[in-house]
Amino acid sequence: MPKGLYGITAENFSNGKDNISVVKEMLDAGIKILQYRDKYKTKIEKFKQCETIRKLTSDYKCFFIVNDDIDIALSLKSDGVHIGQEDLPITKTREIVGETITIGVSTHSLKQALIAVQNGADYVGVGPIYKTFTKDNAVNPIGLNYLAIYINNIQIPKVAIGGIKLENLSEVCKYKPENICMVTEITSSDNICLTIKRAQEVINDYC
Ligand code: TZP
Ligand code: MG
Repeated sequence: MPKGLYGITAENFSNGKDNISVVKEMLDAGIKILQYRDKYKTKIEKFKQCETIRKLTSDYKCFFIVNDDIDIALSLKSDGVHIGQEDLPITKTREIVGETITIGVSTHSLKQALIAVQNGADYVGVGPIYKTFTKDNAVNPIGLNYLAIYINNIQIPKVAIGGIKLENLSEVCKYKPENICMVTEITSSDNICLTIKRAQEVINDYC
């Protein structure tokens, strides 16, 4: 997976736009990692959107990750699949998707992250760093000090996520996680292209 800015779809926070049009704007702006995440659609609705996004991300040479749906990831040959603490175990996920698909795992503590590493995850999500209203039932923020603990103890790539905005991006960058994810700061922006370009400038300054 490339380093840098990591985008995620969030149709409910996209100013009335659908995931596809937001994805097109994100790709035009130069995003290189994109996760499809939708907790409200049916399987077939998600599959159809992912089918379109798979084609688009291939054209734009963007790393494409599917959240939750291992079957959609496999059938569309996505680059990655992202699972949480309440999804199938990582080892079972690996048996299903094989070695070539990247497995990312959401974690909220060092213990969870160490277990994810032990079980063969390719990267871990770290968060929420700050308070977020994007995820239903999000756990309390872990904070920047805890991000530092991850940085010192986890050797695989770490994706910092949760409440990250342009205004606090540089303080997250100081810890040099391999990837930084901003969800609604991008999807609900009036100017997605400008938001992504500004974020990439800040991230590039620290890498
Ligand atoms: N996982 C941990 S926090 C989060 C997810 C999917 C949502 C982050 O969204 P935002 O809008 O960047 O706070
Ligand atoms: Mg999940």
